[in-house]
Amino acid sequence: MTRVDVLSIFPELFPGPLGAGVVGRALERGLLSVQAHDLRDFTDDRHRQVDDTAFGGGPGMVLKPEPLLRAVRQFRAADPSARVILLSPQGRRLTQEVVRELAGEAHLVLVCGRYQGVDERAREEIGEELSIGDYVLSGGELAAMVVVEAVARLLPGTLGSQESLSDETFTESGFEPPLYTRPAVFEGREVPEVLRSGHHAEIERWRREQSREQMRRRRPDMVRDGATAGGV
Ligand code: 4HQ
Repeated sequence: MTRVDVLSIFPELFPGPLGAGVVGRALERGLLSVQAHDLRDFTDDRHRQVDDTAFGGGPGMVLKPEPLLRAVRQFRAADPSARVILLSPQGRRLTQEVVRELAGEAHLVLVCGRYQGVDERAREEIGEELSIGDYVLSGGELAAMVVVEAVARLLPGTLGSQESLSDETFTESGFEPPLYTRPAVFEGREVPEVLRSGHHAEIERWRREQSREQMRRRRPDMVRDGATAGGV
């Protein structure tokens, strides 16, 4: 993934937290571009209206299909290979496996809903939905940022890409082994001897065991005999 277009009624939220740290550096270095577009720019009425009441009644507003699909069609016409994804709690769950898959795409278009949701016809035409977890946000923008943050650190030239190239199965799944820095003794608590031994093969083995043990204890669902779900 080198290019991300985001469609939102709050484009000013971007880059936001994506401007800092690893992703911020990737943006600065041009390894990645994130461009937020204002959904209102795709309206054609004087009031730039993006939402309307729901047929059948009920509380809240619904994002109208016309501006949303005008934008999506324009992105697809400009790049037929662009992968267009709506952020939605009904979507496929974002896992590290999905993150790796998305990192292999050249161009993502992330569509952020607001209000009660998106008109069903627009939703169908977009075709793909992704959820960052089983909870309800008030807009898709933070979800889109989570997707970009997770994907960007796998891009060639970033730290995460180095990690995923090595066979550090557990660290790549987020289960870091215990980490220590100086001092060697902190308030009477020592750094494990093996880490100070200089014996690299043993250190590797210890880290692997620790990570796997943490995972087994905390997330047994992620441990499959000899492999890890969402790991390498
Ligand atoms: N949304 N993962 C946007 C989410 C969500 C999620 C609810 C999407 C509100 C307007 N998005 N609508 N969980 O909660 O991606």
